[in-house]
Amino acid sequence: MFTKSLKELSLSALCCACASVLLTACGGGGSTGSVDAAATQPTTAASSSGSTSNAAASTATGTSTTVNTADAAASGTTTTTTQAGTVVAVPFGQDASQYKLTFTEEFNNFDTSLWNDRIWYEAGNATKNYAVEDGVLKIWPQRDASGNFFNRTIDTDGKYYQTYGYFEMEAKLPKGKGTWPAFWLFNHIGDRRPEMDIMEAYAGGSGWGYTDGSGVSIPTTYAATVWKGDYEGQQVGFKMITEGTDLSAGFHKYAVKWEPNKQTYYFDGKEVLTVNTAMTDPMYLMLDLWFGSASGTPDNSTPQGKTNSYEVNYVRAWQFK
Ligand SMILES: [Ca+2]
Repeated sequence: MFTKSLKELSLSALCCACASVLLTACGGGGSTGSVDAAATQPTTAASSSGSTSNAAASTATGTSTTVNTADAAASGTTTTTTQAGTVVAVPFGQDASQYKLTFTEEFNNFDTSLWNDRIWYEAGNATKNYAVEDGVLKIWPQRDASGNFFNRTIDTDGKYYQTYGYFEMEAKLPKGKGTWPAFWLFNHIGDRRPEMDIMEAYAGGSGWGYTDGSGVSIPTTYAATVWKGDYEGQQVGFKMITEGTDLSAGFHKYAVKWEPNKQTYYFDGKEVLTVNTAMTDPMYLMLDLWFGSASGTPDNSTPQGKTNSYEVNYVRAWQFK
């Protein structure tokens, strides 16, 4: 509950920030940055490398971890091959020699030992609006048995935490009024709620996207936000990022480099925000598709179903050497 109110408070601050921004029309249909990996991933490689990635997650020993080759092909420069011939993920745009891979989830299966499908303070929803298939986690807008759109959270609360390092996700966003996809590092420690929002998008909000010819809200802007979390509303960083691209049209890389006194946020390897702050708690990973806030209330213009998914090709983390 506390987090909920914190989140709501975060959003009012966000909306204030939003209002102060000149609402430029973003245009749409920009080029897509990377290949749709989902289309190219062989399902056969999936099951075998899935367990390998999970092993890497539970042992933070930095043992080389196999990445499925389709991911490597789709991502291009995000992998390297060791002398032993193992393909290892490297942080996009960074000096790979400075990092040790600690976590990789390629989404070749849904590993319940690593991921929860609801946030701790919610009961969850019986309507299943997520799946792992074609090497991708998909979470989609879907009305439940009561006819309501509902939040879905996939997180590693209680299962995987990391302090500092580099965290990267490759994802394609859903479209539609009310959609609010996000990638956070988060924790709830007593009353404290440290939170690093690497990506949050609000397709239906003014200044966050545009409405296409069919009346569907298209996301062209997202935000990175940092909440130190010692008390409610303790925001220490925020930026709306617009690259002139339809973020629902292709996969992009959203990342943060988290150092002891500094955080640097990246979009497709390009630095978009630096926050000089110290955050020292271990954080868990959170991928979610919520509804409302700056994105408005979802309605009949919001496309439902799997074909309008928040698609996550991978989530990876590294520690500094
Ligand atoms: Ca994948």
